[in-house]
Amino acid sequence: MRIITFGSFDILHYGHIRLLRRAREMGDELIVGVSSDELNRSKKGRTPVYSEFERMEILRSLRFVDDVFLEESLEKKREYLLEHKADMLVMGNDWEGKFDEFRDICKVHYFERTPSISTTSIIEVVREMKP
Ligand code: C2G
Repeated sequence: MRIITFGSFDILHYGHIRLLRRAREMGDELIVGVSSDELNRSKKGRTPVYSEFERMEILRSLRFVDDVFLEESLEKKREYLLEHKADMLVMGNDWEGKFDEFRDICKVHYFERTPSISTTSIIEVVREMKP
């Protein structure tokens, strides 16, 4: 069973790790679509701290990630699912319901998001730190 997930995964943290580990446990292979720097800028209004190259290399090095590719458009999700022959799409439940339209081509599962941690909160904590 091939599992696929998508995300920025900028400043990789415990919430990301838990999501990826649980995703991998759903099947035999985990493929991660890493949102490009340009996609982050246009859709989220922020340039990632780590470049798309760095974010892909970091994810590729994890033992529960089998392959990574660049997600260049949110609108190409169906194409990506078909191209990578995904049996199941998993996402955190901040996306609950958002990808149900793909249930005709693969299973769709949302995991509970890990509370109290996010890339944004890490950036804020670091910003407040005294040198
Ligand atoms: N996540 C989580 N718990 C957190 C933070 C994130 O489970 N505390 C999950 C998110 O729900 C998501 C994944 O980790 O499934 C990646 O999160 P982000 O890097 O914030 O990426 P996102 O903005 O969700 O990008 O095509 C969809 C987008 O590319 C998804």
